[in-house]
Amino acid sequence: MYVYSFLVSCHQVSLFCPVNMTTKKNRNFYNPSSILFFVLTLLSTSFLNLCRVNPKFDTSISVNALETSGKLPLNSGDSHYVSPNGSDNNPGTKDKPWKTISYAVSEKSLVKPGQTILVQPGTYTELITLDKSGNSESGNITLKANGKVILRDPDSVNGGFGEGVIQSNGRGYWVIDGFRIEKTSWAGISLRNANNITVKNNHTYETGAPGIIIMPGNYYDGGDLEVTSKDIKVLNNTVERANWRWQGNSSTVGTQEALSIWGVNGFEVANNTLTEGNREGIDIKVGSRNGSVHNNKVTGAAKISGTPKGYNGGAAIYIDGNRASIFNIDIYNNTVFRNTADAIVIADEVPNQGDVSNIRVYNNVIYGNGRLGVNGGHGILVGRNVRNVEIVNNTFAKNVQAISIDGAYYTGGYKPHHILVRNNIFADSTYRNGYIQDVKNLTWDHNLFTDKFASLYEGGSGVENSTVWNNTKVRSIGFVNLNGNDFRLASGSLAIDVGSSELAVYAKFDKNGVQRNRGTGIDIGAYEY
Ligand SMILES: [Ca+2]
Ligand SMILES: [Ca+2]
Ligand SMILES: [Ca+2]
Repeated sequence: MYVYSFLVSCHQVSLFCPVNMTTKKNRNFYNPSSILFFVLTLLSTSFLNLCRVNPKFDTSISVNALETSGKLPLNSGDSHYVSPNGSDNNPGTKDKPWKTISYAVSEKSLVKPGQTILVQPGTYTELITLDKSGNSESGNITLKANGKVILRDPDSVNGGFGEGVIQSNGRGYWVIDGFRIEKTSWAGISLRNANNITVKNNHTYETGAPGIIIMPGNYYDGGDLEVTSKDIKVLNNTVERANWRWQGNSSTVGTQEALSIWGVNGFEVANNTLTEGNREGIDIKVGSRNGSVHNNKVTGAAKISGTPKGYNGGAAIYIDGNRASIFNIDIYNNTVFRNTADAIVIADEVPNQGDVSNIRVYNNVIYGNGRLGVNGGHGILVGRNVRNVEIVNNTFAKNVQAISIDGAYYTGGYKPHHILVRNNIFADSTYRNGYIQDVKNLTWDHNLFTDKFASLYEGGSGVENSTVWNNTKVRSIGFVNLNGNDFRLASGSLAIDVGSSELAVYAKFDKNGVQRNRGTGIDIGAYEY
């Protein structure tokens, strides 16, 4: 079947090819200059605290005295400044800012946990390595664009696997806020072995590999040891033209995906916009767990799918078990539209190391994905070695095919099982509504599908215990505007009040936050009328 011609995706082979991997060595904390720095830091901290507790403390003399010693801020100490016309020999105040962001985030600067680095407008061409951490007691260190700040890779052609214009290894308690990052050799933001970091309001553009990636430092053998990061938030960013250096299957650059969450326990990926990536969009993989992907817009992913230099897959949102168990993930309120290949894929590329379980997919609007005759173009695809998936109250429209639950998708591991498909709209698919094979313990009920194709799904072999009841074929759903892609329900829609009321708490509200019990019953699809 042509739709499965993309089964051998290059995703797996290209995932992990550490080229020019550099392992950052810890600094020697015991050399004399470090000790001197430590003492100075202690002194300055005490001094600043003294200023704070006693507002009448006369700072004039002491500040002058300290100015000669180096880089103490002259202000309250809570904010430090960087500006293109500053100097790293300055104290980092608003009037006497530092010149490089690299200096501000380095171990040498006097920035402390709980403080903010304000980066003044301008273009900065440097690799910024976060070289210190905040902590839970004093708080995060915030690195914030104080206006329009553009960051560029000093060498946009060369740079190893894992490099990011903002990068770190083993750091935590940071907020990275508001930067535009352009034309990088590898990632825009690359955080390894990270904890308690929020990446928000950034815009990455034409990055060689991911716009934003959380990943391990250097361990790629799988199992829980590869789960090296925790408590990460990626909020309200725009990732545009990621994987822009993709040159074809033999390429060693442009690897990974547009926004990659790799080996992260505890994550939230929300309110981001992804456009025009050459490869996959949001990729949750290798042991990532206990997280959510919600309210994102993903469009134009897998731009190269079906081209001579590409391959035929590339999910817009990909839950990929890979080398470690991945579980307890909510995917909701996303709008996934006009991607070149599949919209949401839940699969396991490496079935002998962990599986994929407890995934909930609800309130998503998924339309116009795939290229008929070129790729599967699934609204959602559940593959092998996956169990306990709930697909509830989503609206699928105008995809090549709305849904496949397919135990032949990747080989090895067990048949996908315990899959619930309830209260979904499957409208106006272009090749077929759905497909199932090699699955067990499926439940399909209260789904609404349009009548271009006779059945809700075509069945292959190896189907065990599929419970199918109360699904309804209709001429048309009754959307507000099908052609204009407004998939809210219009008055008189056949989806109103006919859904199953057997819903978990997570589906209590619709995509717009409306409580799902208006009228005489729960509606089918992502929106309650
Ligand atoms: Ca570079
Ligand atoms: Ca696996
Ligand atoms: Ca209702």
